[in-house]
Amino acid sequence: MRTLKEITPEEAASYVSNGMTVGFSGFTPAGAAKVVPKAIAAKAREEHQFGRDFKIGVITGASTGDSLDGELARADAVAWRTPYQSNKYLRGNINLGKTKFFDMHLSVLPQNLRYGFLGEVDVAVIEASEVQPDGKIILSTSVGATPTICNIAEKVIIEVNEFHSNSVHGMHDIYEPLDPPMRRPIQLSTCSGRIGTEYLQIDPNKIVGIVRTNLPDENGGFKEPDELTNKIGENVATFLAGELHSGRIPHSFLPIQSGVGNIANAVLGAIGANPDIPAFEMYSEVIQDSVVKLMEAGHIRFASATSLTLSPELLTHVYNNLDFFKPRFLLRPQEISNHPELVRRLGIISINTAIEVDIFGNVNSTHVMGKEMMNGIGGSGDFTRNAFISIFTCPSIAKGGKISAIVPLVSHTDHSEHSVQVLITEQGIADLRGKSPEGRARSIIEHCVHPSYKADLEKYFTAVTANRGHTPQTLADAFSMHQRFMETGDMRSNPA
Ligand code: 0RQ
Repeated sequence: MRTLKEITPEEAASYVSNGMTVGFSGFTPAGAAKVVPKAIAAKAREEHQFGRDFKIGVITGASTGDSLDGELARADAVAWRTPYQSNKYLRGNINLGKTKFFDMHLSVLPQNLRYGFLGEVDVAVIEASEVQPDGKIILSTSVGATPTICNIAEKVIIEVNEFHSNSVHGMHDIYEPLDPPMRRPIQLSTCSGRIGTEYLQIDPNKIVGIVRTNLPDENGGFKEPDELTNKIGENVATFLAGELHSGRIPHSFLPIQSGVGNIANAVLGAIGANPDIPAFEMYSEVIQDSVVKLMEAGHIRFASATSLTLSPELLTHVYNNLDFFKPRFLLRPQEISNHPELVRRLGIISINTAIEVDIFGNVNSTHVMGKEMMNGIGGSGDFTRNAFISIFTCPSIAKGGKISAIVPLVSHTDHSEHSVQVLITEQGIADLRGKSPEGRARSIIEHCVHPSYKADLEKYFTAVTANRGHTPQTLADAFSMHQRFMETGDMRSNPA
C-alpha cells in the first residue's frame, strides 16, 4: 500500500517559489496551517537577504493565525491576498500598498477559484487532523475553502495536527456544488441537515508530503462584555423579542447568524440571556466562545458554521465533553455555510457589526475614513443581502467620542440601504423596514445617534431637506464630519 511521505516544514517550503499562488487552510485562526507558512516566511527572508524577489499570492478561507498572515506579512512575502484578513501586520502592508488585497464575499471564493477567476493554485498547504494514504482527509477546526483549494491545486502539503487527534472526526459535512450549467438545488432545509461526507477526498497523487504538528489554534479570545456591548446586546434581544411577540418571527424562532468580534460575542450572550427568546439554532460562519456557554445553558440547540473558533481553554472543554457537543456542531465549507440560497431558505436573522453607518442606512464594514482597510467584508454581505431580517449593530461613537459611527454619508459602502433593515446601537433601535430615505434618516437620528452628535446631525438633515430630492443630501457637506476629524482629530462641532 502507498504511504505518505513525511517531510520537514523546510522541505515543504522548498515547493513554493517566487510568484506562485498558495492556497492555505484556515478560517479565522481555526484550522489554519501553522508551521509551513512560517518556513515559507523564513525562506522569503533568506531570499530577500540575497537581494532576490520572493513574494507569493495567498488565498485562504478568511482570516488566519499570526503564524500565517503575521509571519508572511513581517517577511514582506505577500504580493496579493484574498478574501479576508484581520492581522495588524498584513493590514499595515495592505494600507501601504505593499500587498494588493482583493476583498470579497466569502461564499463566492470557492466558486471563483473553480471558475478560474483567480488563476491557478500552485500549492495547497492545509491542516488536517487525520489523513489516509488513499487521499481521505479529516479536517480540523475549520473547513472554509479547503476542499476547493485542494481540488484545484497542483500539489498538496498537509500539516497533520495531532492536537485534535480524532476529536473532530464526524463534525464535518463536506460538499462541493457542481458548476453551472450543472448546478442543482442544495438539498438542505434544516440547520442540522447533512448533504456530504465526513471526510475530504482528494487525489492522493497530489500529496507531496505531510508535516506532523501538535499545536493549538492561535485564537485570542474576546474582551469580556462591558456596559456598552451589553446594552447593544440587550437592544438586539428586545428587538427580536418584539418581532416574536408580533408574530413576524415564528414562535419556534429562526436560525441566527452572528458576526465576529467583541460586539457580536456580547450580542449573542444577551440574546441567550433574554427569557422571552426561546432556545434557537445557529446557521452562521463562525462558532465563537459565547455559543459554547449558551449551548450548555440550553439556549442554543444546534450550531452549523464553517469554523470552530474557540479560545484554547474552551476548545479543550469541548474536546473533554464530546458526547454533548459533537451532535450539536456541524462544520461545512464556507460556500455552504454562507450560501445565499440557504440563507434565504432557512430564514436567517443576520446580525453583523458596522464600522460606520449613514443616516440613510448604508453600512461601511471595512474602511476607516474611506481609505484604510480594517479587515474586509467577510461573510457579512452573504448573510445581510439574503436574510429574513438583517440587523447591523455598532457603538454610536468610536475613539472615545471623537468619531460618530453615524454620519451623513458613509465614506465607503459595503451594504446598501436596500439590504440593511435594522440598525441598533447602545442608544436604541432604528427599524428601517418600509421607510423612505427621509423616514430612515429621522429614525436613525432619533434612536441611534449619540447625544453628543445629535444636534450636528439634526442640523445637517434640516439643512439638506430644504433642497428636497428623494434622498436629501448636499454633496459638498456630506463629508464635513469626516473632514473635521481629519483636520482637528474630532468630528464634533463643539468638543467638550
Ligand atoms: O479599534 O482595535 O484600535 O480599538 O474598529 O472595533 O468596536 O472592537 O468591534 O471587534 O466587533 O469589530 C466591523 C471591524 C468591528 C468587525 C468590525 C475601530 C474601533 C476598534 C474594532 P481598535 P470594535 P469589533 C461575518 C462577519 C466585517 C466582517 C464581518 C469586522 C476596531 O466586525 O471586521 O462582518 N466586520 N464579518 O475603535 C474608526 C469608526 C470605527 C472605528 C470602530 N467609525 N472609525 N475606527 N472602529 N468604528 C459573518 C459571520 O457569520 C461571522
